[in-house]
Amino acid sequence: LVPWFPLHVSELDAIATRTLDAGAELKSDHPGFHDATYRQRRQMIASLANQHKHGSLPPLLEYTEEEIATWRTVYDNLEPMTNKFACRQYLDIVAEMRSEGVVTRDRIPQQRDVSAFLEEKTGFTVRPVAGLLSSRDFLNGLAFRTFFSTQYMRHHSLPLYTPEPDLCHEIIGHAPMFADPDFADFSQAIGLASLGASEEDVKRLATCYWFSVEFGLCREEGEVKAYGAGLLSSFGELEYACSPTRPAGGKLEAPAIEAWDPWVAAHRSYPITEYQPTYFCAESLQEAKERMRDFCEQGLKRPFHARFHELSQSVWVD
Ligand code: H2B
Ligand code: FE
Repeated sequence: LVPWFPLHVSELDAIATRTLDAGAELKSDHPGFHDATYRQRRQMIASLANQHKHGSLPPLLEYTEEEIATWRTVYDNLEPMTNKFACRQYLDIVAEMRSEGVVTRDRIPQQRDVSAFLEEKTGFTVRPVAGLLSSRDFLNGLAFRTFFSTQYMRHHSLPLYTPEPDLCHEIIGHAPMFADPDFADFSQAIGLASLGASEEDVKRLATCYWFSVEFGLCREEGEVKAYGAGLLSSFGELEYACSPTRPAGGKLEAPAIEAWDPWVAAHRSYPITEYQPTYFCAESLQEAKERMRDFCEQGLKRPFHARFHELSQSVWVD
């Protein structure tokens, strides 16, 4: 009755290759759909990800000039926006990643370097994945402090847009926050709750993930700042969500901002191709984590409790 789930970090190998779209199948409206060179590149990077096994380093990729130019464009557009609207934790960590040479403007960061940086901070590691996983598989990784992450670059024709997670979203949006201990524990709590959970509970957890890890806001000295990766990697939506005045020329209505409450967030529906009409704002990352833990312990139906044993990188069930 309880679905299979991994009990040791090495068992993530069994789910890492279960991508929903073979990892590199592009839909007809993808900006790279008609670009044979791009498609070939995606296939190559997908096959490297699919060969990856626990215990080895993420593959080193030699990025092309074209990919590096896209990276620079994304970097230059996002940096001034995150400086204004990202939470303090994000900015402090990014400053450290820059000073250690892990994140640079003129070179695309290598996943293994990002992973080593995070591992030293919170024990989180990054492992390659070819494309989108199911919510269950993706969240199961977080239980082991593992973040499944893509290594390909979005198509150069639309540098500020991607219909799917790409390395810019992972590295600029997600990675820095995993170096924060509260955020790391928050993410792992969602992951642990997803192990062997019912379909309904996985959906609730994925919805909480959406409104926090992707689009979460947090209060900082009276101002609203972003910690969610969907915001931190989206030049337009970051300002839309965080600016107290609407962006110039915008015909958009201001979004609603509600207090972070996983009991409420878990049942909200949301658009995936437009800016969010509602964001949830936590008082602090610590408060966000505590509420999430409460919800995982009391708001779900699973008849057992899963805890992570760090030294053995395994999960214990009781
Ligand atoms: N798969 C991958 N590869 N990256 C993600 O960011 C991702 C995913 N997000 N699968 C998941 C789904 C998320 O949308 C939630 C948990 O459903
Ligand atoms: Fe994401």
